[in-house]
This record gives sequence, structure tokens and C-alpha cells, in this order.
Amino acid sequence: MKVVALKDILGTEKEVDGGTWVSRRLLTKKDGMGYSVNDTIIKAGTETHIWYQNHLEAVYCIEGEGEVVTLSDNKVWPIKKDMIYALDKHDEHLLRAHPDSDMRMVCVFNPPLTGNEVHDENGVYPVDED
Ligand code: 9YT
Repeated sequence: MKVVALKDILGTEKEVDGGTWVSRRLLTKKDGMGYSVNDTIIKAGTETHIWYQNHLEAVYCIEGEGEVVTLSDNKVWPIKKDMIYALDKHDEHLLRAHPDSDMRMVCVFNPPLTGNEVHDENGVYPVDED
């Protein structure tokens, strides 16, 4: 049994600033769950290009609103509090937060993040070689 408090992660190496987002890494690979869990803030008014070629991600919005644009079809998916989206096809996408509100997201990754990842120039997190 483990218990992790967000307040104990803030200001540590487990709080990762990606520029347009800040990811608080609650559970990572070493926690041995087979997935990782982040509490992530997407900064108001930002657009982030993301393409998780090596991971599947589910994202549950618990605060704020914005939209996802899937780049294969240019479809716009409005996202707001209490909605989850699943990148079940490793979908390349843009994530946009509304200009007036940060979005707060619970992000689950399979395979789990090791905890230090930031996006590369293509919006990708690297494959974990272990
Ligand atoms: C929702 C999303 O993908 N944001 C980018 C950051 C990432 N989810 C993370 O590492 O928490």
C-alpha cells in the first residue's frame, strides 16, 4: 500500500515543467503498477503539440476546458471538466487550453513514465529501454 500527497511532490524533481504544462508525477514506473499517473496543469491559452508514439495515454479533465485537435483528420474535440479522452491510436494531436482557464488533467500512461520525461521536438516521450 502506498499513499502519495500532491503537496509532497510540489517543488521536487517529480514536478516537471514542460513550458505549456506542469506535470506532477504521482506514480511512476518504479511504483510497479504497470502504468503511471500524473496530475497535470495545462496552462491557459497554450497550444501543445503531442504525439505519444511509444505510449498510450488516457486524460481525465477535472478542472477547466479546452480542446484536442487530432491531426490525422483535423477533428476538434471539445474537452471540459468531467470528460476523459483516450489516445488509443497513439494519436498525434494539439492540446489547447481555453485562454481564460488552466486545465487540470489526471494522465495515465501505459507503459509507465519513468518520471523525468519531457516532450522532444515532435511532441514524443522516448521509449523506455528497460
Ligand atoms: C495532457 C497531456 O498530455 N499533457 C502533456 C503532459 C503529460 N500528460 C504529462 O507528462 O503529464
